[in-house]
Amino acid sequence: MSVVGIDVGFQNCYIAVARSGGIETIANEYSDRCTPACVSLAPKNRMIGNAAKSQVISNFKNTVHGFKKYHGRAFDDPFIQGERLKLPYSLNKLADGNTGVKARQHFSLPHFFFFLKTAYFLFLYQNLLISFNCVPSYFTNAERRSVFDATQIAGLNCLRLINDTTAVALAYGIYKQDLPTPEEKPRNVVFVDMGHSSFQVAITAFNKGKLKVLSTGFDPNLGGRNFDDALVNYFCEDFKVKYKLNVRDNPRALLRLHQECEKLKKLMSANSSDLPLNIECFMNDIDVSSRMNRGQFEDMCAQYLMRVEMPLKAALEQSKLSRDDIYAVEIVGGATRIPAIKERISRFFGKDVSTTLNADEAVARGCALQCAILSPACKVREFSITDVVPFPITLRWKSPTDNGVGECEVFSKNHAAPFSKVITFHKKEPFDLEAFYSCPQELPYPDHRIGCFYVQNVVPQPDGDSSKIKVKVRVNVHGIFSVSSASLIEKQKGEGEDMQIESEPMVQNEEQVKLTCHSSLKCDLIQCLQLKHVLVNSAGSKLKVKVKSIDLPIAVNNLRQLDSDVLANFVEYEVGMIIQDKLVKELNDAKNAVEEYVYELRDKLCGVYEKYITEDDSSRLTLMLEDTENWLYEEGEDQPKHVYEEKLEALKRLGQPIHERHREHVDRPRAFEELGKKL
Ligand code: ATP
Ligand code: K
Ligand code: MG
Repeated sequence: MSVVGIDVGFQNCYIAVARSGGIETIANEYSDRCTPACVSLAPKNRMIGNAAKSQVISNFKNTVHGFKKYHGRAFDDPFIQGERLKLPYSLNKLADGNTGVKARQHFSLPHFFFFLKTAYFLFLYQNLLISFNCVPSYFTNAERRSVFDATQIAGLNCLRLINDTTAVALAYGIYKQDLPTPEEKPRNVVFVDMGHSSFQVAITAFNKGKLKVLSTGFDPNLGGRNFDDALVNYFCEDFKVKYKLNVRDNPRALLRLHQECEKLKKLMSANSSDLPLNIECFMNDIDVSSRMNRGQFEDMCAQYLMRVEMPLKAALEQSKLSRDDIYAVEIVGGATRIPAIKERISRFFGKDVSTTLNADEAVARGCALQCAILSPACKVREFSITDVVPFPITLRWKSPTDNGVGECEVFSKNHAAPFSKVITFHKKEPFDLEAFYSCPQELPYPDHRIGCFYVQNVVPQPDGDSSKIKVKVRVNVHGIFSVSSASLIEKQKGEGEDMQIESEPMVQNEEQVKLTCHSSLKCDLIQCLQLKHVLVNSAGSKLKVKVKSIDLPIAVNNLRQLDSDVLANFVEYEVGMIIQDKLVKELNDAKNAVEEYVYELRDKLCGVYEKYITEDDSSRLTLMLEDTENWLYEEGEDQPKHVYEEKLEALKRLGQPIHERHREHVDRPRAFEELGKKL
């Protein structure tokens, strides 16, 4: 069983595995630790990662990337509509309103994520059981649910979604030997991550064995790709003037320009002098060339550089710390390599930024560490993590008083998470609880609703009074909010007015909201509210009163949540595709085996086998190998697997005797020699 952390970035994916010796970032089949977040659809199978990326230009209509941002978003979402205009492949609206990709077949959203599984685990980690997946800290409920669903579809046993910056913080803190003791003032470290598509910051407090996130800040649409776009825009204009080319009308040329601009951007990070951009045969057989330097680039990107400060400022304000309280500012993510970005971050905090961590792998490594901490199979130092609720959450319900609606903010901004709370209502009939994000204007998502929770089977007490209903709300370990359980507290006959004792004064309302911090972290791990009989201690007298609690069913309607049968269909569909991918791979392997054998045997016939075959036989065999090679490119191009296997067998029947003769000749003297030694 493998314990892994998975970071699916907008552009790059990393997978780290917890092993007895520590955390290791694993390489893919191309010996590359970075796998492009890219999937290309061939007529019969999928290509993933590096293989797919090589198709970005040649097969642009069927090569899908950037899917991280589609999680939990409807096709009509303004963000999706904005992206759509820039994409070389098509998006479409699925029957349930979700975003689908129209490439060869119709795909719906959650499909994208699981491709990763095929990329790595089909070949490497088939017994993968535990995974942790990173999500941006600003992901809302719908987005987190979508990521989680995708892991289900992929067949990953996802134990936790962890925020990117929290994973980075863990990767930083767990190896630090000199953290302050729990009684001392914590060490405050800022973590900044700018990737290809987004910008995140977290301000944290460390004590020995303990990490607490104090606040987060973000610009979900600021990342390396904005800087690429700026360069692309510039050169499109430049080539229009210089060469009369309309690059935007040619998707292939535009994609090529994108790739070249990204390379140029990276070069400019290391080099401040004038750099060339040359592309041969760019469009209409024209070679293009131009130049750019870092100063020009920074001027061009002023509008993006300006946006760096805002999230930093917001996070610092919310953390209630001053700049002097900050011990270090750690940066990760590819785009923080841009000198102007580093400089802005450094200038804001008034200190040099540090690069203690591996900028590309830290997220995945921290994620795997979290997994290792929880796994009994791994011996890792205990480290407690408290994250934050990024956006405040409110519950709303119908009420006969209060102008018809009751409302209560159940989680404030930066409230500790995971966390559970119990709210008490006094009701005579079933009721709805609507959950939503309290501040739509600060939400990077077009819909501020979270979901609707319908508490069923509520009845009045036998004496006609309202029943006391305890509702548990929580933000779970994945950062997902839900109304997780409800129970009706039944007065036992003859035990009268015992409920006042539980605390707070009773208000003469049909419902009285009482928030009790039930417990932190651990509450999520323990099955809560299973107790059927609760002993309540009377406040005035020492009298013990028995009450009975009955669990109530809750009907849930989450925003953009997939129906369970839709999810089951996706799982089945994915399994079908994995089998198909596997069959195609086996077929290709069988075909390649024939080709390899042809080359190998031909080489050896003119080499080591030369002395073990007659000249006639050798030329006959050589001819046959040539025929086979031609066959592979003609009618042998597309045959069932068994045909290749039989072909290989037939060749081996001829090759094997020569091989045997050669081996005997080599082995026999050696055997005699060994025998001689022994005698
Ligand atoms: P996200 O976190 O937004 O989902 P991601 O995790 O895929 O995206 P990263 O791998 O952290 O992103 O970073 C990729 C970005 O970093 C790309 O825009 C890439 O061009 C940029 N980048 C990488 N190296 C450099 C460099 N030396 N100079 C400038 N930019 C760089
Ligand atoms: K990444
Ligand atoms: Mg990233």
